[in-house]
Amino acid sequence: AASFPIVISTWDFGIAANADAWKVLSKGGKALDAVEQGVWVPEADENNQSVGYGGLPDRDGKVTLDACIMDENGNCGAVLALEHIKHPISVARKVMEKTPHVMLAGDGALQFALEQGFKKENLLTPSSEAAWKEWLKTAKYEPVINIENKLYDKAAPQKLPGNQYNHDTIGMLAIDAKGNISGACTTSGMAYKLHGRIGDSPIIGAGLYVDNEVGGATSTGVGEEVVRNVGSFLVVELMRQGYAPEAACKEAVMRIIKKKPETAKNIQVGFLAINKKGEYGAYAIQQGFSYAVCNAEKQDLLIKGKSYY
Ligand code: SD4
Repeated sequence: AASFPIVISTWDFGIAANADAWKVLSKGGKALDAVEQGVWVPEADENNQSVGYGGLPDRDGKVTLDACIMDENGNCGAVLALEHIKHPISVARKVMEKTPHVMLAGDGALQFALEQGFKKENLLTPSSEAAWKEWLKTAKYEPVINIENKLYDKAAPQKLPGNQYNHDTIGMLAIDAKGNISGACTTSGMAYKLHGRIGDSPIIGAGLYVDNEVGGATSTGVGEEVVRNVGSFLVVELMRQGYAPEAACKEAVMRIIKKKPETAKNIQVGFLAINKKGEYGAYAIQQGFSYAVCNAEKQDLLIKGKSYY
Protein backbone atom coordinates (compact mmCIF):
# COMPACT_ATOMS: atom_id res chain seq x y z
CA ALA A 1 0.00 0.00 0.00
CA ALA A 2 1.21 3.49 -0.80
CA SER A 3 2.27 5.43 2.24
CA PHE A 4 4.80 7.93 3.45
CA PRO A 5 7.30 8.64 4.84
CA ILE A 6 9.09 6.41 2.39
CA VAL A 7 12.51 6.19 0.78
CA ILE A 8 13.51 4.20 -2.30
CA SER A 9 16.88 3.81 -3.99
CA THR A 10 18.69 1.99 -6.74
CA TRP A 11 20.43 -1.39 -6.52
CA ASP A 12 21.00 -3.80 -3.64
CA PHE A 13 23.25 -1.33 -1.82
CA GLY A 14 20.15 0.89 -1.60
CA ILE A 15 19.06 -1.14 1.45
CA ALA A 16 21.89 0.16 3.63
CA ALA A 17 21.49 3.66 2.25
CA ASN A 18 17.73 3.64 2.90
CA ALA A 19 18.37 2.55 6.49
CA ASP A 20 20.27 5.76 7.19
CA ALA A 21 17.71 7.86 5.34
CA TRP A 22 15.04 6.21 7.47
CA LYS A 23 16.74 7.42 10.66
CA VAL A 24 15.86 10.92 9.49
CA LEU A 25 12.40 10.21 8.07
CA SER A 26 11.14 8.11 10.97
CA LYS A 27 11.82 10.99 13.35
CA GLY A 28 9.81 13.40 11.25
CA GLY A 29 12.88 14.81 9.50
CA LYS A 30 13.02 16.38 6.07
CA ALA A 31 13.21 14.36 2.85
CA LEU A 32 16.14 16.55 1.79
CA ASP A 33 18.20 15.58 4.85
CA ALA A 34 17.15 11.96 4.45
CA VAL A 35 18.40 11.63 0.88
CA GLU A 36 21.65 13.43 1.62
CA GLN A 37 22.44 11.26 4.63
CA GLY A 38 21.19 8.11 2.91
CA VAL A 39 23.58 8.36 -0.01
CA TRP A 40 26.50 9.09 2.32
CA VAL A 41 26.52 5.35 3.01
CA PRO A 42 27.60 4.13 -0.44
CA GLU A 43 29.70 7.30 -0.96
CA ALA A 44 31.82 6.40 2.06
CA ASP A 45 31.90 2.64 1.45
CA GLU A 46 35.20 1.67 -0.10
CA ASN A 47 33.78 -1.70 -1.10
CA ASN A 48 31.36 0.06 -3.38
CA GLN A 49 33.54 0.73 -6.42
CA SER A 50 30.92 2.75 -8.20
CA VAL A 51 30.16 5.62 -5.84
CA GLY A 52 32.39 8.07 -3.99
CA TYR A 53 35.37 6.80 -1.99
CA GLY A 54 36.69 3.61 -3.57
CA GLY A 55 35.07 4.45 -6.89
CA LEU A 56 36.85 3.22 -9.99
CA PRO A 57 38.89 5.96 -11.65
CA ASP A 58 38.78 7.36 -15.15
CA ARG A 59 41.16 6.32 -17.94
CA ASP A 60 43.91 8.46 -16.42
CA GLY A 61 43.55 6.99 -12.94
CA LYS A 62 41.59 9.92 -11.48
CA VAL A 63 38.45 9.37 -9.41
CA THR A 64 35.99 12.00 -10.61
CA LEU A 65 32.58 12.22 -9.00
CA ASP A 66 29.20 13.46 -10.21
CA ALA A 67 26.27 14.23 -7.92
CA CYS A 68 23.10 16.26 -7.70
CA ILE A 69 20.33 16.94 -5.22
CA MET A 70 16.85 18.47 -5.57
CA ASP A 71 14.31 19.55 -2.98
CA GLU A 72 10.57 20.06 -2.76
CA ASN A 73 10.79 23.70 -3.79
CA GLY A 74 12.54 23.02 -7.07
CA ASN A 75 15.91 24.05 -5.64
CA CYS A 76 18.78 22.01 -6.96
CA GLY A 77 22.55 21.79 -6.93
CA ALA A 78 25.15 19.67 -8.66
CA VAL A 79 28.85 18.97 -8.87
CA LEU A 80 30.44 17.54 -11.98
CA ALA A 81 33.76 15.73 -12.22
CA LEU A 82 34.67 16.67 -8.66
CA GLU A 83 37.90 15.12 -7.36
CA HIS A 84 39.21 14.42 -3.85
CA ILE A 85 35.98 14.93 -1.88
CA LYS A 86 34.36 11.93 -0.25
CA HIS A 87 30.81 13.27 -0.15
CA PRO A 88 30.03 15.03 -3.41
CA ILE A 89 26.32 15.03 -2.55
CA SER A 90 26.98 17.41 0.32
CA VAL A 91 28.98 19.72 -1.93
CA ALA A 92 26.04 19.65 -4.36
CA ARG A 93 23.76 20.67 -1.49
CA LYS A 94 26.08 23.55 -0.63
CA VAL A 95 26.02 24.69 -4.26
CA MET A 96 22.22 24.71 -3.96
CA GLU A 97 22.10 26.52 -0.63
CA LYS A 98 25.11 28.82 -0.64
CA THR A 99 25.49 30.00 -4.22
CA PRO A 100 23.25 31.57 -6.85
CA HIS A 101 24.25 28.70 -9.17
CA VAL A 102 23.07 25.18 -9.89
CA MET A 103 26.24 23.46 -11.12
CA LEU A 104 29.95 23.64 -10.38
CA ALA A 105 32.48 21.54 -12.28
CA GLY A 106 36.01 20.23 -11.89
CA ASP A 107 38.60 22.52 -10.29
CA GLY A 108 36.00 25.17 -9.49
CA ALA A 109 33.86 22.63 -7.67
CA LEU A 110 36.89 21.47 -5.69
CA GLN A 111 37.87 25.03 -4.82
CA PHE A 112 34.33 25.71 -3.59
CA ALA A 113 34.27 22.50 -1.57
CA LEU A 114 37.54 23.39 0.17
CA GLU A 115 36.24 26.88 0.91
CA GLN A 116 33.20 25.26 2.49
CA GLY A 117 35.43 23.23 4.78
CA PHE A 118 35.38 19.84 3.03
CA LYS A 119 38.57 17.84 3.43
CA LYS A 120 40.77 16.97 0.46
CA GLU A 121 41.32 13.23 0.38
CA ASN A 122 42.73 10.55 -1.84
CA LEU A 123 39.72 8.58 -3.08
CA LEU A 124 41.62 5.99 -5.10
CA THR A 125 41.80 2.89 -2.95
CA PRO A 126 44.50 0.25 -3.53
CA SER A 127 41.87 -2.16 -4.83
CA SER A 128 40.45 0.31 -7.35
CA GLU A 129 43.97 1.29 -8.41
CA ALA A 130 44.80 -2.36 -9.00
CA ALA A 131 41.64 -2.86 -11.07
CA TRP A 132 42.53 0.22 -13.15
CA LYS A 133 46.10 -1.03 -13.76
CA GLU A 134 44.69 -4.37 -14.86
CA TRP A 135 42.28 -2.57 -17.19
CA LEU A 136 45.16 -0.55 -18.68
CA LYS A 137 46.67 -3.76 -20.07
CA THR A 138 43.91 -3.95 -22.66
CA ALA A 139 42.13 -0.63 -22.16
CA LYS A 140 38.96 -1.99 -23.68
CA TYR A 141 35.83 0.09 -23.36
CA GLU A 142 32.88 -2.23 -22.97
CA PRO A 143 29.97 -1.82 -20.57
CA VAL A 144 29.00 -4.70 -18.36
CA ILE A 145 25.31 -4.97 -17.69
CA ASN A 146 24.37 -4.73 -14.00
CA ILE A 147 27.99 -4.67 -12.89
CA GLU A 148 26.82 -2.49 -9.98
CA ASN A 149 25.44 -5.46 -8.13
CA LYS A 150 28.23 -7.82 -9.12
CA LEU A 151 30.83 -5.42 -7.79
CA TYR A 152 28.97 -4.91 -4.59
CA ASP A 153 28.05 -8.48 -3.70
CA LYS A 154 30.07 -8.85 -0.51
CA ALA A 155 29.11 -12.50 -0.17
CA ALA A 156 30.54 -13.32 -3.57
CA PRO A 157 32.94 -10.55 -4.43
CA GLN A 158 33.92 -10.57 -8.06
CA LYS A 159 36.96 -8.65 -9.08
CA LEU A 160 36.33 -6.43 -12.02
CA PRO A 161 37.97 -8.12 -15.00
CA GLY A 162 40.66 -6.04 -16.62
CA ASN A 163 38.90 -5.68 -19.94
CA GLN A 164 35.66 -4.30 -18.61
CA TYR A 165 34.42 -1.04 -17.26
CA ASN A 166 31.47 -0.51 -15.03
CA HIS A 167 28.77 2.04 -14.66
CA ASP A 168 26.81 2.70 -11.58
CA THR A 169 25.13 5.04 -9.25
CA ILE A 170 22.89 5.44 -6.32
CA GLY A 171 19.72 7.36 -7.02
CA MET A 172 17.46 7.97 -4.02
CA LEU A 173 13.97 9.46 -3.68
CA ALA A 174 12.18 10.21 -0.40
CA ILE A 175 8.86 11.57 0.80
CA ASP A 176 8.79 12.87 4.35
CA ALA A 177 5.95 12.92 6.87
CA LYS A 178 4.79 16.27 5.51
CA GLY A 179 4.49 14.78 2.02
CA ASN A 180 7.45 16.70 0.63
CA ILE A 181 9.64 15.00 -1.96
CA SER A 182 13.41 15.27 -2.46
CA GLY A 183 16.00 13.28 -4.38
CA ALA A 184 19.72 12.67 -4.62
CA CYS A 185 21.94 10.99 -7.16
CA THR A 186 25.68 10.31 -6.78
CA THR A 187 28.22 8.28 -8.73
CA SER A 188 31.80 7.84 -9.79
CA GLY A 189 30.37 7.41 -13.28
CA MET A 190 31.63 4.94 -15.80
CA ALA A 191 34.88 3.40 -14.78
CA TYR A 192 37.76 4.18 -17.12
CA LYS A 193 35.78 6.93 -18.83
CA LEU A 194 37.64 9.68 -20.67
CA HIS A 195 38.90 12.29 -18.21
CA GLY A 196 36.21 14.98 -18.01
CA ARG A 197 33.34 12.76 -19.10
CA ILE A 198 30.05 13.63 -17.40
CA GLY A 199 27.12 11.23 -17.30
CA ASP A 200 23.47 11.74 -16.53
CA SER A 201 23.78 11.55 -12.76
CA PRO A 202 24.58 15.23 -11.98
CA ILE A 203 22.28 16.57 -14.68
CA ILE A 204 18.94 17.77 -13.32
CA GLY A 205 16.24 16.26 -15.51
CA ALA A 206 18.46 13.43 -16.71
CA GLY A 207 19.76 11.51 -13.68
CA LEU A 208 17.29 13.03 -11.23
CA TYR A 209 14.16 15.12 -11.20
CA VAL A 210 11.69 16.08 -8.50
CA ASP A 211 8.44 17.99 -8.82
CA ASN A 212 6.67 18.23 -5.50
CA GLU A 213 3.25 18.31 -7.16
CA VAL A 214 3.84 15.09 -9.06
CA GLY A 215 6.71 12.92 -7.83
CA GLY A 216 10.34 12.15 -8.50
CA ALA A 217 12.51 9.97 -10.72
CA THR A 218 16.12 8.88 -10.94
CA SER A 219 18.15 6.72 -13.26
CA THR A 220 21.10 4.39 -13.40
CA GLY A 221 22.99 2.86 -16.28
CA VAL A 222 24.65 4.23 -19.38
CA GLY A 223 24.20 7.94 -18.79
CA GLU A 224 24.65 9.02 -22.40
CA GLU A 225 21.34 7.41 -23.35
CA VAL A 226 19.58 8.97 -20.37
CA VAL A 227 20.87 12.46 -21.22
CA ARG A 228 19.75 12.07 -24.83
CA ASN A 229 16.20 11.51 -23.63
CA VAL A 230 16.19 13.78 -20.54
CA GLY A 231 15.04 10.61 -18.85
CA SER A 232 14.08 11.53 -15.29
CA PHE A 233 12.23 14.66 -16.39
CA LEU A 234 10.38 12.55 -18.92
CA VAL A 235 9.33 10.05 -16.24
CA VAL A 236 8.01 12.82 -13.98
CA GLU A 237 6.13 14.48 -16.84
CA LEU A 238 4.55 11.14 -17.77
CA MET A 239 3.41 10.73 -14.17
CA ARG A 240 1.93 14.23 -14.38
CA GLN A 241 -0.11 13.00 -17.34
CA GLY A 242 -1.46 10.15 -15.26
CA TYR A 243 1.03 7.32 -15.79
CA ALA A 244 1.72 5.11 -12.77
CA PRO A 245 5.41 5.13 -11.73
CA GLU A 246 6.30 1.80 -13.37
CA ALA A 247 4.42 2.67 -16.58
CA ALA A 248 6.20 6.02 -16.73
CA CYS A 249 9.59 4.34 -16.27
CA LYS A 250 8.71 1.81 -18.97
CA GLU A 251 7.76 4.54 -21.43
CA ALA A 252 11.09 6.30 -20.82
CA VAL A 253 12.95 3.02 -21.39
CA MET A 254 10.98 2.47 -24.61
CA ARG A 255 12.05 5.90 -25.81
CA ILE A 256 15.69 4.85 -25.48
CA ILE A 257 15.08 1.53 -27.20
CA LYS A 258 13.14 3.15 -30.03
CA LYS A 259 15.84 5.74 -30.70
CA LYS A 260 18.78 3.35 -30.61
CA PRO A 261 17.56 -0.24 -30.80
CA GLU A 262 20.98 -1.74 -31.56
CA THR A 263 22.72 0.16 -28.75
CA ALA A 264 19.93 -0.69 -26.32
CA LYS A 265 20.43 -4.44 -26.77
CA ASN A 266 23.80 -4.29 -25.07
CA ILE A 267 23.42 -1.66 -22.39
CA GLN A 268 21.57 -1.24 -19.14
CA VAL A 269 19.47 1.75 -18.20
CA GLY A 270 17.00 1.63 -15.32
CA PHE A 271 14.57 4.24 -14.06
CA LEU A 272 13.09 4.40 -10.58
CA ALA A 273 10.12 6.64 -9.72
CA ILE A 274 7.77 7.63 -6.94
CA ASN A 275 4.57 9.65 -7.12
CA LYS A 276 3.02 12.09 -4.69
CA LYS A 277 0.98 9.32 -3.04
CA GLY A 278 4.05 7.27 -2.29
CA GLU A 279 3.40 4.72 -5.06
CA TYR A 280 6.66 3.59 -6.64
CA GLY A 281 7.89 1.56 -9.56
CA ALA A 282 10.84 0.91 -11.85
CA TYR A 283 11.67 -0.38 -15.29
CA ALA A 284 14.94 -1.23 -17.01
CA ILE A 285 16.18 -2.25 -20.44
CA GLN A 286 17.82 -5.42 -19.13
CA GLN A 287 16.95 -7.87 -16.40
CA GLY A 288 18.80 -7.59 -13.13
CA PHE A 289 17.96 -4.06 -12.05
CA SER A 290 17.00 -4.07 -8.38
CA TYR A 291 15.82 -1.34 -6.05
CA ALA A 292 15.34 -0.99 -2.31
CA VAL A 293 12.23 0.28 -0.54
CA CYS A 294 11.91 1.40 3.07
CA ASN A 295 8.83 2.64 4.91
CA ALA A 296 7.10 2.12 8.25
CA GLU A 297 5.94 -1.32 7.12
CA LYS A 298 9.29 -2.76 6.09
CA GLN A 299 12.76 -1.29 6.12
CA ASP A 300 14.71 -3.65 3.89
CA LEU A 301 12.56 -4.61 0.95
CA LEU A 302 14.47 -5.40 -2.24
CA ILE A 303 12.48 -5.49 -5.46
CA LYS A 304 13.51 -6.84 -8.84
CA GLY A 305 12.57 -4.25 -11.44
CA LYS A 306 10.76 -5.41 -14.57
CA SER A 307 12.62 -5.11 -17.83
CA TYR A 308 12.22 -5.04 -21.60
CA TYR A 309 14.60 -7.95 -22.30
C1 SD4 B 1 26.76 7.47 -15.54
N1 SD4 B 1 24.55 6.83 -14.92
O1 SD4 B 1 27.76 8.08 -15.19
C2 SD4 B 1 25.90 6.90 -14.48
C3 SD4 B 1 26.45 5.60 -14.13
C4 SD4 B 1 25.44 4.66 -13.68
O2 SD4 B 1 24.85 2.51 -13.34
O3 SD4 B 1 24.38 4.94 -13.26
N2 SD4 B 1 25.69 3.42 -13.79
O4 SD4 B 1 26.46 7.28 -16.71
